[in-house]
Amino acid sequence: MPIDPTQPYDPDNIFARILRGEIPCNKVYEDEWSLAFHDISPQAPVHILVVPKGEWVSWDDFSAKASAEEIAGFVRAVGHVAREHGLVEPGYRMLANIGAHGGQEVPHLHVHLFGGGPLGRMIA
Ligand code: DGP
Repeated sequence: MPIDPTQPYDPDNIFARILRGEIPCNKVYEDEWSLAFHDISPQAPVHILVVPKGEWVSWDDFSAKASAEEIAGFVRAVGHVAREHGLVEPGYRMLANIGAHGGQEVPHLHVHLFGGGPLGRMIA
């Protein structure tokens, strides 16, 4: 079910629970600002989720309200994970589903990294 973007942050969403260590994940990277782990239902040979550690529902509140340090830390983590998994050459896809029309299901901001093979074409 896509999220209702008018709802406040739910501290018991699945990624919040993963961040607190209450639910296991297949972690590939962690730093002060971010955690990255394999998607439970991979849609590509490599499918990694990168989440900021702060309580952000989506890109909208994150980009408007997070500190410059937190935004930079998260963006750098996404790039780092892509490089570390050999995605940069020959390329990969980075995607964030945002809100109801974007099909976002987990109400904690996350970026999908897809790669490891040709991905075909999506919208745009
Ligand atoms: P979306 O909100 O639609 O951008 O996608 C959420 C993604 O999160 C989806 O690809 C499946 C993944 N996911 C959901 N629950 C879990 C979980 O418990 N562990 C992991 N590793 N991934 C999950």
